[in-house]
Amino acid sequence: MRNISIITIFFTLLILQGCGGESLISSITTSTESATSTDTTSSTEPVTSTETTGSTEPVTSTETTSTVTVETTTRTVAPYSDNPLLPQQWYFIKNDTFYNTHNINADAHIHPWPTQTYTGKGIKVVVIDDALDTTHEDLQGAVVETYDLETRTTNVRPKDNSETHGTAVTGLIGASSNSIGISGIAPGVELYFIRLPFNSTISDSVIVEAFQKAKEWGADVVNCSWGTGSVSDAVKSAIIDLARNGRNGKGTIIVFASGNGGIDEIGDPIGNDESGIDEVIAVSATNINNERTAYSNYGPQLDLVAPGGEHMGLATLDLMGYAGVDMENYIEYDSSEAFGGTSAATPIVTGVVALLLEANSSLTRDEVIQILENNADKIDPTQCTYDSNGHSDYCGYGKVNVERTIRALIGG
Ligand SMILES: [Ca+2]
Ligand SMILES: [Ca+2]
Ligand SMILES: [Ca+2]
Repeated sequence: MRNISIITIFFTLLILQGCGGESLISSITTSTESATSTDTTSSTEPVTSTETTGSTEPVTSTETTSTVTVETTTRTVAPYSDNPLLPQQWYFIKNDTFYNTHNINADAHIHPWPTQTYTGKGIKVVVIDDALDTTHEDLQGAVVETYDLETRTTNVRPKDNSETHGTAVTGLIGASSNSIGISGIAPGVELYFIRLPFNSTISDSVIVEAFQKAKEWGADVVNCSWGTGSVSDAVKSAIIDLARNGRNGKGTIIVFASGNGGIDEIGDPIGNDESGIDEVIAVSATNINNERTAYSNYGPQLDLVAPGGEHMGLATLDLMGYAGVDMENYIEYDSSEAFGGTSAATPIVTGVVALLLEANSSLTRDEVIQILENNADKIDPTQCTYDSNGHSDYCGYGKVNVERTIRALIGG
């Protein structure tokens, strides 16, 4: 019986749109499933970007600053427009100037709630990933608890410069809304982080522990922007236990990236990835044209799609300073190392789930998934044919739509 896994993280390096408008993915990571293999086969190479000079201006907002108090931290949620990089957060809020400059489909974003009523306040989001730069300026006061399953300490900071993925993922969910950087989709959430050493083979028992830890912390939502492509029975049981029995029996919502192979390999009969487990939400990615991305995995188990980038990355956090993939503290949309993939689409859905749970914390896991799927946009009819249940193997039940979903939840 197999007892080690190789975790693959699902981000892509993107070649950015050049003068000719031509763009493509330079490299993708694909799942590896060999139990005896000792190294991952993700080959990624840096690409040079064509510098674009988008003139952008902040969207105006009349929201006033509100203070969110959580157990051990205080998060101040400033107007989203205070965040200087908000205009380039095309996946979140439509900035007319940025959209026009870059010819972005008007519906490429997630249709945010028109005010800042819901920020994920009081919702516990657990991110399981490679590392988190807890010193990041845009995460101050946001992180409640951390645990490193390799060193058995609370220090989840990167062990080397390659561990940038978890910081980028976490930023998309819950970066602070303030006068610096970006705003997460849910800038009021309580962030919890579990570090798994992705650079080495990892025993299944450690992955099991990650989900047990999330349960112990009382996770409302768990973000997993990775997969092994060959989930063991033990890990599957731990995931299903958390999904069914977390949140005091209401069920923890676990969100998994489908992977970037562009193939049908999520779940049985062809694949056996964590994202193929019925109890989790499997997420694939859309681009600035509001279409499914070619690299996204697909199949009957796919639940939802969300912006993950293809021709343009998702602006998010990098390791502070010269560390990480960028000299700056952020990976901007036009960085040569722009962040994208189903790894990027997944935290968008996680953030949206946090908003929903703030709007109604009594929802069960089943109810959350149902209302998200019922109110998703049936995008990209060319690639995605929806059946009588509203499901497409290529787009799941469609693309998350925050405004319609919350409206369905609260009425009106
Ligand atoms: Ca910020
Ligand atoms: Ca599912
Ligand atoms: Ca950096």
